[in-house]
Amino acid sequence: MEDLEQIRAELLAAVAAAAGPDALDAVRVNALGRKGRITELMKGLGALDAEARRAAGQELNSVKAAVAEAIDRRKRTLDDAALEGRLAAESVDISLPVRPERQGLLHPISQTIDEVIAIMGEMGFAVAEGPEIEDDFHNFGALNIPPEHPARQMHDTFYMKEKPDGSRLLLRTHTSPVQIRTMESTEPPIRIIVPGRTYRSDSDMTHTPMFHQVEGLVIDKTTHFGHLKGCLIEFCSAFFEVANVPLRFRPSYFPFTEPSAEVDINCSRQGNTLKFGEGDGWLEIAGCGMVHPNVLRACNIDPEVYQGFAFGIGVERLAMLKYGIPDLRTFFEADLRWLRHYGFLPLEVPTLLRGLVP
Ligand code: 2U9
Repeated sequence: MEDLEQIRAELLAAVAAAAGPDALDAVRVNALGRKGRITELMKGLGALDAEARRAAGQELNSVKAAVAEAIDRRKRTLDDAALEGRLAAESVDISLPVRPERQGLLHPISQTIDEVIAIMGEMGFAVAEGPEIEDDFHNFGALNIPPEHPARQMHDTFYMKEKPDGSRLLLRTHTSPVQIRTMESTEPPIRIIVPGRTYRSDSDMTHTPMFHQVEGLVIDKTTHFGHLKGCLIEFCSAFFEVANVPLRFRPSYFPFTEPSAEVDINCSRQGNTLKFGEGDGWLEIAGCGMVHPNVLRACNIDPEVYQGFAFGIGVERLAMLKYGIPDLRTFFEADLRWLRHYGFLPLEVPTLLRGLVP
């Protein structure tokens, strides 16, 4: 048997000299691998007589353990040094001032959705989200819009290719399927708002094929139309920042609500300036109603026990009215000059504490 003390010293020196992970791994293979020095010596033990084998075996095991432990320790040292190196090289000084010419701005759609969430969040609404590619049931059937219903034509739906079973997925035409999914999976009381993208095959001065909605849904045992009016009045007063905004609820029809109403906000128009809560003008800003019993039944909610209200608001329209943006189509042109003019500073998050506008 070779001089084990000599071997131990050589291997420990090699471990200490390994300058990186690859070199250390080479030392490990060389010592402990299948053909490594220690492994080969282990194999040679069989040729010794019993007494010598026990003594040499013990010593070899101790060398092996010492080398393995040294390799582990060296590995930790090398890993720590590599991490320190990366932290030093990749660190960013977050205390440096922002370079205004490089700062991005929030799109007015994002800002408006953030404002709606801040206001409705304060009223106790949670935000729900769901898929933009939907099935017929969640977008239409469960909302009391059967196959031949005229509302289907009104929705100008984008359909996917037909599946072998004849069904077709579609791009949701409103965010309402998210409320359906929430009712299917959640025991009332429910109090949610659903902001998101919606799609209709329609394109002219006042329509874009993709647009944004915020819909709201409240389901509880005694929820009534008065609660709906209170929520929308409170919302409009906070969003348009006027203490008193008369709203007008005009009877209307939607398949998913009964009774239904369209909501107009009182305003005055002088030349290009629009002011809310004064004058004799009215502008439509939302649709709403009490959730139709058929919709509750489709989601396995008993309409004899629960009732609720829903509303829908177009986000582009809210943004145009509040920020004086005259042309809907400019929202989606990604024109940097437009974004610099109408964009919002990202760190000035809307909150009701200071008023909404930064
Ligand atoms: C469920 C039940 C009822 C949501 C509603 C409207 C009326 C409405 C429009 C406003 C502007 C769409 O973006 S817009 O053009 N929306 O008029 N939306 S009631 O009713 C629901 C939704 C989900 C389960």
